[in-house]
Amino acid sequence: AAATATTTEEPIQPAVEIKYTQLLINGNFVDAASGKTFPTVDPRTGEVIARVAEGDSEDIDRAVAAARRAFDEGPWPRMTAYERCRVLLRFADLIEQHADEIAALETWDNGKTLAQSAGAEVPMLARCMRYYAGWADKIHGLVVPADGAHHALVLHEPVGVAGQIIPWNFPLLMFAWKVGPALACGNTVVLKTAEQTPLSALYVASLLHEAGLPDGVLNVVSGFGPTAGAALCSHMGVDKLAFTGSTGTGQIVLELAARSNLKPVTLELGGKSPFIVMDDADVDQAVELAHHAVFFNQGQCCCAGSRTFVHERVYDEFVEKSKARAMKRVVGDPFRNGVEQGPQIDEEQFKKILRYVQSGVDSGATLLAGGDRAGNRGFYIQPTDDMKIAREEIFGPVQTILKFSHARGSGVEEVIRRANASHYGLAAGVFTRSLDAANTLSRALRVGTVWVNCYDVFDAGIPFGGYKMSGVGREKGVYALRNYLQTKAVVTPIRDAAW
Ligand code: TXE
Repeated sequence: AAATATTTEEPIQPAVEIKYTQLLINGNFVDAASGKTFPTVDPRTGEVIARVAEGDSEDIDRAVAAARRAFDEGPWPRMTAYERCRVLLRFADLIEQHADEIAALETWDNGKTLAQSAGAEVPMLARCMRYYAGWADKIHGLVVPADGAHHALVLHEPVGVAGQIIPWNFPLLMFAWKVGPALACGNTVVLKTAEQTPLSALYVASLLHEAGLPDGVLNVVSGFGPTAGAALCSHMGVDKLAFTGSTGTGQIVLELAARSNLKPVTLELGGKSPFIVMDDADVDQAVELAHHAVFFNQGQCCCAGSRTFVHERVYDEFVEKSKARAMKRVVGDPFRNGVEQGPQIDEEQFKKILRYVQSGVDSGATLLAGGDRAGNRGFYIQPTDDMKIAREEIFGPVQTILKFSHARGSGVEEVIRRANASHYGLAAGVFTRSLDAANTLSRALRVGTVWVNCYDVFDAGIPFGGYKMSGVGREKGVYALRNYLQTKAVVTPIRDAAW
């Protein structure tokens, strides 16, 4: 038996009522044009939490029209930047005032632990909003010393209507990373949430209106990818797209954008991130951090450190201790204190993960711990430790431990080559006491983030995004502003040549 499974106990009733299940268009909660709804499911039990309005292309049309009006005629891009700043600051305050309900809603719909929702994600949502509120009145252009008697200005203007599509693994953070910079720069937004987790975005969007956001500036459409999502990507009234999700869907999004109006696209996609443990590492600390790097959020992180590379000199000890750690992991009702791992998001992901584990075993990997469902209902999986299945994104609590050796002297060539041998390039972890090894690996790894002796540090100011097939562009920090700004050159002659 692996892990302490408390999954057979009665699920705890979340302390929040479901207030918003309709689409948010032009400042009003409305039904879908078709009148259709779809169920959003409690991953602890598979039972329906609520039925939610199912947006489709007609609703996307309505939402884009509202966002267009709010951009072309409305007050938002014309307000002073300071007024936009203050709306976002008030929003952050409201998030904190309603933190308990928001956290409960997130855990209920997603299955992540309440400790994580309340302790990290709601505070990070507020923090990210304040970070971008701070930028709103500090975005300015420049003056170019152009040749000849010309006065040349560069203005940074909002792009217009931003279409944003987010996944289910971090519904609130994805809302923050997308909506924060878009609004700070003066854009209007149509947000398509993931069909698995529509609830928290509707709730916080209502708070954003309470904070003074004008109608039509943020529209939220719940619904499915091939219908509502694709309609948003193809829409001629959308000026920019931002997408987070799987690499395959990212390719579709880019194609739809290209075939419609060539709207620019930023993509934050999958990963297969290496976590490298050098032979000088404190093994106990390395085991704990590597465990966190892959098992955090039920393993459902784009940047999960899912290829654990361990130096041969410490490999056996590392494997033994990782197995023990995985077996100690507390799986259970995410509302319960002390639980480290809740259920996977849905039945599809649940089955996909177990299929990957089986394929690992079939191709010769040693299954050290877990590998099966936990409990007898809901989408709980035992923390699983094995080797192989090291290429594709599993997106589950499955750790793959690979051995590497120093081919020559103290060189790190082998692990660099193997770590980089991936179509992905989102993140990497390096665990070592050697400054030289840390420096060499940080430079050599072809990834968007290198965490040295830490993992999953997500400060609002630190850019995040991928090399290679992990994405296009960066979110967070000053870099995200570039995604939501147009650059305009204004050139005027200077008549009096003396000046
Ligand atoms: O992803 P999708 P899914 C990876 C992870 C996971 C796999 C599948 O490996 O197992 O993807 O998850 C919308 N046009 N990641 O199926 O399809 C969809 O409605 C426009 C990594 O959930 O990429 C949702 O809002 N939009 C990832 C969003 O895309 C479409 C996080 C993401 O769904 C669409 C999630 C279409 N044709 C999954 N089809 C990360 N980078 O963190 C779907 N969507």
